[in-house]
Amino acid sequence: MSEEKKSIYELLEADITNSDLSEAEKAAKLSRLIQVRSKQVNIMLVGATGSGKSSTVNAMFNMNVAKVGVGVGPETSCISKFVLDNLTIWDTPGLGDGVERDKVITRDIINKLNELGEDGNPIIDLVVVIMDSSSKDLGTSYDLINNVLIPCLGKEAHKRIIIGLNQADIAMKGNHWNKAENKPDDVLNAFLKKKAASVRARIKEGTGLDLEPICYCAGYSEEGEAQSKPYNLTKLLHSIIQIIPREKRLVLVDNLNTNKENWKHDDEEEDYGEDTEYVVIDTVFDFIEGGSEFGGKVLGIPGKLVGGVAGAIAGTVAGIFKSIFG
Ligand SMILES: Nc1nc2c(ncn2[C@@H]2O[C@H](COP(=O)(O)OP(=O)(O)O)[C@@H](O)[C@H]2O)c(=O)[nH]1
Ligand SMILES: [Mg+2]
Repeated sequence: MSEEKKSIYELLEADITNSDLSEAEKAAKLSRLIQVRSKQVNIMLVGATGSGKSSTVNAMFNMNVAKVGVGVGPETSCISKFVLDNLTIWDTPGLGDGVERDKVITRDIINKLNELGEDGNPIIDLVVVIMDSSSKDLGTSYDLINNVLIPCLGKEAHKRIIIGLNQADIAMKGNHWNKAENKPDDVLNAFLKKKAASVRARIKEGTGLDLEPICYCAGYSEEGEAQSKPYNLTKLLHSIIQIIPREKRLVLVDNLNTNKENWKHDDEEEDYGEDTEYVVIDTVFDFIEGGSEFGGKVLGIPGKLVGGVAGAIAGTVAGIFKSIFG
């Protein structure tokens, strides 16, 4: 990535400054932009060791947490912290290496989830639970979701948990993965759907909460082997961007992995890339324009209706996503 790549904030600032709005209107929009720019996003990762937490973050963001190992978390907690601009990832150790150790980890997770920021809101915006879809034993994850995470997040839990079923490629021993097209064949697809349904049912039984897990593949690279690319990573991002508080979405946009290959392989139930872009344009309109007057699918509206600064902003966001998704 080139050094002079501008952030979404800088690009939007230029759109506003170069528009033909009055000075007063420009000042109002720029001040809203500054507010949005100061937002912080905090994502907590939980899941068994080896479920693919580090791989998922590396695939999704311009961040390399795998190589860092233990990271730079506060010494009073076993949770590691990785910071990229306004995005902070809190990586928790996997459970299952001993009763005493599990107690310490669980306590640290609960403390972190209960921690409030200066604004009085919880620090953690979102918990991403990563499960290994090739594993038969997901009991530890269910316990953590049903007995720790959901009770801790309370009424907001459905707005603050995403469940990813990773390693779709090696479920069913990898026998049904279409390597050439980097996607599951029909048999594996049916298996994954069933797996997701069973995870969903297990959580619903335990907590009453209806969460739809996303089957994906973070991809991996192993020495001497061809590198495998992510599958449904755009789908996962699409859910994250929808669930994250609106005013924080731009933080994610600015830190996405710019390797286009990572975003190319998704199931075709929806155009997740296009919809992610619409969600972001809509958000930008809300916070900078001061009202989402065109609704979501602004690009579908004839150009002249989306003229002026709104058109410029929509064009800027579209350009950013083109450089990420291709
Ligand atoms: N085949 C396959 N391997 C994966 C996938 N995600 C992660 N891995 C591999 O699983 C191992 C553990 O991944 P890692 O991200 O370190 O897991 P963590 O302990 O949860 O952070 C690594 O060797 C990864 O390359 C995936 O989607 N498919
Ligand atoms: Mg890790």
